[in-house]
Amino acid sequence: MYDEKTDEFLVFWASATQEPQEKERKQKIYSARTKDFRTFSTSEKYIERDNHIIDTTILPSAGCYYRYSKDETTKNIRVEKGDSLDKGAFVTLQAPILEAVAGVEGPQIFKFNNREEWCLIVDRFAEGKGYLPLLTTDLGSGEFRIVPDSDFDMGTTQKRHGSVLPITTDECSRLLAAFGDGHQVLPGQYADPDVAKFEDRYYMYPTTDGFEGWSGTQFKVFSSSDLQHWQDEGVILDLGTEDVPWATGNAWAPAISSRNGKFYFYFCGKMLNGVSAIGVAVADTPIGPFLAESQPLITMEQLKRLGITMGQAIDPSIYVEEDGRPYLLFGNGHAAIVELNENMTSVLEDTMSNLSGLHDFREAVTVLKRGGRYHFTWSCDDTGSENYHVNYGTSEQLYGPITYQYPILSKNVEKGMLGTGHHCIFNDSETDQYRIAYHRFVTPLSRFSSGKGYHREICMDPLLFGKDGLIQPVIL
Ligand code: FUB
Repeated sequence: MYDEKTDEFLVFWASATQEPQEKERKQKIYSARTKDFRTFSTSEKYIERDNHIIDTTILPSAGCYYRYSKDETTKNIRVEKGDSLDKGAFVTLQAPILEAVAGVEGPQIFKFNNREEWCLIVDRFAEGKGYLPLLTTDLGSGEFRIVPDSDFDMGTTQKRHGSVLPITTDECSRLLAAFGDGHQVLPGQYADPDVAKFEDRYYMYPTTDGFEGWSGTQFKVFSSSDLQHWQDEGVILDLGTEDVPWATGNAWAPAISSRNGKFYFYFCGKMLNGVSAIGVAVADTPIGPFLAESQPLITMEQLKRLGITMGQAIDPSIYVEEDGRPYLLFGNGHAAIVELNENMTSVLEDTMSNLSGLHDFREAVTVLKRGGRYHFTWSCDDTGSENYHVNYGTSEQLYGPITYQYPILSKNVEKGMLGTGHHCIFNDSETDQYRIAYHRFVTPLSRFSSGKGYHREICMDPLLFGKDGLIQPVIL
């Protein structure tokens, strides 16, 4: 623990010692001080009680220090407060709810980033159940609330006696870039990424994930200059508010496009009748503010009227033809394509058509043109399945038919990369380098024991074309 007053570190640990006046060994906490972790002051006894004591942790807050230690005789956690780190500075705080939790050890406490609330985690060693979280909004009160089992998830593997370092999203992004597995780029739970470069900055528009039944309502945008460090630019639309008059929730799978200095954000949402539709919102900058059109752009009712076969009207992606004409591709169960009007907020209905040849198609169809050929990619299987993957096909025409080639993105079980799909492909026109962004189940896989299909995270990898002009499968 860094001691601001003396500009040195207090190092402390538990030792069982027997002093001359003692009949047997007793657990006590000892300490030493250091400025450089090379030379240390002579160690001294820091905490001694009538009972055995081990596992002390200290939290500084508002000029005070809070000490949490395991009473090794009664097997519960005791709290003290001090106005300095000096050994004589601490007094006992009564914490009845915490003290009543027996059979625990290894306490660790941390503050939540965005609120005045702290979480104390204690290892339920006696029951062999790992950490139990307790919450408090007033460290000095000693009042804690036990979090019910149903309200927290520590993953399937038992977590015991570790430590928690609260970090911000930006810090997490920097850590991922420096020490990540080389695939994940965005911290937190997000899925269905769409990435575009506007001027000299990249922007990523994902689904906000982590909600049972994909019931999230918010869309966020992230920006980056290097595709590694992503800055959270905040919420751009919330379907849980009046932002989108026709939508009630299930904010899924957005896509972005720009035309004549305006930015067009396409997204899925459920209508009042519970049926998914695709909407569009417009902004003057890539990070908003976005203003949604009052009516959806694509509905199931409309598709039925136009004779288009489809399971759900979801998963938009935008393709702009060499002559500048914009197209919307979309669909679940069956895929379709339609030309957008110049205004980008309405479609030319008589250009709408189903796409054929997308082998095993489920959703998330995209297309790009390279070497005079159209390269179609789409997701297969269920997003909740570890086998969710991306298939690839080519065509001489934008409207198909498409010749199926092979899968280009599939799970790597050995590396714990499962459920890899719902991608976007983008390239840097200056370097002609293509990249694929996609989601996979949150790692480590043990973090969520169920609902992995709505606990997803975003990865990015290079996408290469072979000498034959075809996309090569991504090596995970
Ligand atoms: O994120 C919600 C849904 O899951 C998307 O619309 C699908 O493509 C699948 O990824």
